[in-house]
Amino acid sequence: MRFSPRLLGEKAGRFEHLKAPSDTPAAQQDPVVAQRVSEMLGEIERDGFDAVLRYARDLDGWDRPDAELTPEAVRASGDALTPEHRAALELGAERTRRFAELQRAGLSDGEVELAPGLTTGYRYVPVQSVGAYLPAGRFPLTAGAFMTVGVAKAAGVPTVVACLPPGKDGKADPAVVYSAHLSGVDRVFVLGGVQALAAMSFGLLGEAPVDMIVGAGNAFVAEAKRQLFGRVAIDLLAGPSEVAVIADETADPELVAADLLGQAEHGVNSPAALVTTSRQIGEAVVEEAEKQLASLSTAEIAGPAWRDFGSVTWAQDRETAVALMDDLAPEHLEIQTADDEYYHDALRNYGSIFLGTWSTVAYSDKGMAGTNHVLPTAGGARHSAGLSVSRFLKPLTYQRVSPEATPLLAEAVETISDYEGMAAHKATATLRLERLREGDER
Ligand code: HSO
Ligand code: ZN
Repeated sequence: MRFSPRLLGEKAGRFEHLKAPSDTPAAQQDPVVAQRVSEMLGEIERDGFDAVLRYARDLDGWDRPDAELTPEAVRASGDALTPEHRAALELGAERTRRFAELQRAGLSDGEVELAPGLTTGYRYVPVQSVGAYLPAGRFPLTAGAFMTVGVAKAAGVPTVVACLPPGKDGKADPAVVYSAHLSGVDRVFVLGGVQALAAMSFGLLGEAPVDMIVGAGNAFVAEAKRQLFGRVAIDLLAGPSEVAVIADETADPELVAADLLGQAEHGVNSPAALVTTSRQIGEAVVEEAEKQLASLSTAEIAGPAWRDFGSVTWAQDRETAVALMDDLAPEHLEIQTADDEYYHDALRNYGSIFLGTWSTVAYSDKGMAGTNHVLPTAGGARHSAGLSVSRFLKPLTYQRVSPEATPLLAEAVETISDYEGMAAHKATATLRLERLREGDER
């Protein structure tokens, strides 16, 4: 997350970096990854499920002829977990579902009579099938299932299948499978990466091709989604997870530093940014982050992430802090100030906002806050929101026209079609006017 040159010019003198990110910006799209993914998709499309299994064997060591977990295995997945873990996951599935249901209830069908006899409206219809990719690499992000499978189900999607890669032991992660089960998944396959997305999108799993693929993954997964987009819908293209904090002099530097490192842990290129109206807090956070890194078990990831992509910026006043943060448009944004509501009202660009000292990103990450953690990264929050039921619902429009309304539409369409030279379009209107004159009242 870097400030745009335009903003830097506009706000010159009103802010100062107390800790700047390193000069090397994170690598953009890798052409080698794009080339490899394109070859894999081509081969799988040509050779079908044989190619899927070939990749599963070569890349993940999968040695079975089938990849589907039986419904009994899916149901029993929770048995391998402790009761506390099961209870925590059940809570996450339930909260995520309730929040999604609130959003579903806010989307109602609409109808209006725009002119006498011309009725138009829209109905929300769910996409018919979704394929969810549930990453289970170094970190098995169990709550991903709530956010994708659970929210698709809350939107009313009839068929939701999920794929997760096998772990090092060759087995599916039981917590991820149990989370998918709690979220109402229909079928679960132990398949990883590009081959999983291809299998779902090309209809190689004994189901018709899915309409939409969702879920996070590594660079190969993101690239496969990019290349499959159009043929299927996608949720969004997620880059490295990000966190940003706005803090004033009332913030607790230990909590702020912990929350910055909390997302830096995702990967060595995960950015974390603090904008503060207090120099003292900014300096304390820089010091505190190093202190915490010294004993963090994942410091080999969070350390380079923080040192290369972390930033601390002092802003002269809260208006400047808002402008700087809207420019970054972070995935997650925490507000730790004496005036959280000012910031909540003023800010426009973020994936999800965490208001007050007591709310922290991990609560949403793990499904405990109920909000979706599939959110736009890399400035995408300037134009898009994160995943929600609305992404799975198509507001399909309709129109009904009565004989009386016909002149109101047909005559104008004749005029416009004449101008555009579209004779066949004009004829569809003219014929109806003629029928009306002939007294056809069907
Ligand atoms: N921060 C990630 C989600 C996550 N983190 C799950 C930990 N578990 C993307 O929002
Ligand atoms: Zn996270």
